[in-house]
Amino acid sequence: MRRALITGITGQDGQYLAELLHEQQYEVFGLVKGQNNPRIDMIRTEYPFVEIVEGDLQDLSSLVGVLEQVQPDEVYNLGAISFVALSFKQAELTANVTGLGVLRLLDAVRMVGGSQNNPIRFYQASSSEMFGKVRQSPQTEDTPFYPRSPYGVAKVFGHDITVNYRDSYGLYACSGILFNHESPRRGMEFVTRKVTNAVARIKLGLQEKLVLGNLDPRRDWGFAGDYVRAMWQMLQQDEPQDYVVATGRTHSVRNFVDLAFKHAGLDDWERFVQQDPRFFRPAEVDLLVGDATKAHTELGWKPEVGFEDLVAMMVDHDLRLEAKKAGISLP
Ligand code: NAP
Ligand code: F7E
Repeated sequence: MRRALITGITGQDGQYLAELLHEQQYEVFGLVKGQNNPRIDMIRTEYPFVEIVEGDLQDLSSLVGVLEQVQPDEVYNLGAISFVALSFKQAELTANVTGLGVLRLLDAVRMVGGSQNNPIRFYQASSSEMFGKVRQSPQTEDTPFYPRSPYGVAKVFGHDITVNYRDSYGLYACSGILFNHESPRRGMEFVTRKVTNAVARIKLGLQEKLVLGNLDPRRDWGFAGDYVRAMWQMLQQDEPQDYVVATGRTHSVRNFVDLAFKHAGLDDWERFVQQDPRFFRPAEVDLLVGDATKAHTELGWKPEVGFEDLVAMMVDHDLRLEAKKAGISLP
C-alpha cells in the first residue's frame, strides 16, 4: 500500500483528498496540530481510516519526526492560515505558517528523503491569490505574481521555495496553483459558505440579515472534490511540474449571492443583504479567472461540477443542516 501524509487534514481539502486517496487504496496519515484540536473528533468519526499524527508547520523537528514515523510516498502540504482577511490582522503568523511552513516541510522531506528508488513526492497548495492585482487575464502558469495580502505574499514564498528546492536538490515537488474551490465542507468564514448558510437560515426563518463586504470582486469558483483530483494527478506524472487548476469562468460575489437566494426560492436578495466596511479588505483582488489548459492536456483533468450546481449543492446542504439543527422538517 502506498502511504500519503496530508497536512491540513481538518480543513476542507484535507477531507476530500483523504477520501480520494483512501479510494485509491492509500494508507492515509493526517497531520493535526494543537494540544486538544477540536476538529480531531470530526476526523475520527467521519474519516476513521485516517491515522492521525501530531505536528505543526511551525515546528521543524515535529515534521521530521512525523516523516520518520510515517515514511510516506507522497506528502500533500495543505496546512496553512488560509483566510485572507485574517492574514491582514495576523501577518506574522501567516508568514510563519503559510510561508515558512513550506520551507520547513521541504527541509524535512530532504532530511528524511524516502528510498533512492522511491523518493518522497511533495505537493504544495499554491493559490490564485498569488496573481492578486492581475497582470493578464486569464491567468496561466506564466502570469507574473502581484500578491495583495500577507496571505498572497506567503503563498508566493511557498511556491518559489518549492520550485527552488526542485531545481536545487532534484526533489519531486509540484506546486498546484488552485483557484477558489468550495463545497459544503467549506469553512463558514469564506464568502460562499457564509452566504449559503445565511440563505438557508433566512429561508427557514432563523435569521433576518446577511452582512457582507465588497460584492464586486470576481472569482473563478470550482468544486473542491474536483480540485483534489488534480493534486493527486500532479504527483503521478513522470516529471514534477506546476499547474493552474481553474474552471475558466468568473462570477462576482453579487452573482453568487443572487443565485444562492434564487435557488432557495428568494428572488429579492437585496431585501436581506447589508454591507459593512468591517468586511472590506485593506487591498482587494478584483478579478481572478484561470486558464487550466496545461492541466487539461497534460493531466487529463477536467472539472465536473459547474458553478450553478455548486451553488445549489451548498444551499441544499445548508438547508438540510440548519433544518436538522432547529428541528424543522423540510417538505
Ligand atoms: P482550510 O479549510 O482553511 O484548512 C487549513 C488547514 O491548515 C486546517 O486543517 C488547519 O488545521 C491547518 N493548519 C493551520 N495552521 C497549521 C499549522 N501551524 N500546522 C499544521 N496545520 C495547520 O483550507 P482549505 O480550503 O482546505 O485549503 C487547503 C490549502 O489550499 C491551504 O493551504 C490553502 O491556503 C490552499 N488553497 C485553498 C484554496 C481554496 O479555494 N480552498 C485555493 C487555493 C489554495 P486546524 O484545524 O488546526 O486549524
Ligand atoms: O473571499 C469578498 C472578499 O474569503 C472572496 C481562500 O480559500 O480563495 C480564498 O480566498 C471574496 C473577496 O475567499 C465578504 O472581499 C465580500 O473578494 O471567500 P473569500 P478569497 O479571499 O478569495 C483563495 C484562492 C485562497 O487561496 C484562500 O485560501 O469575497 N467578500 N464580503 C467577503 N469575503 C468574506 N470572507 N466575507 C464577507 O463577508
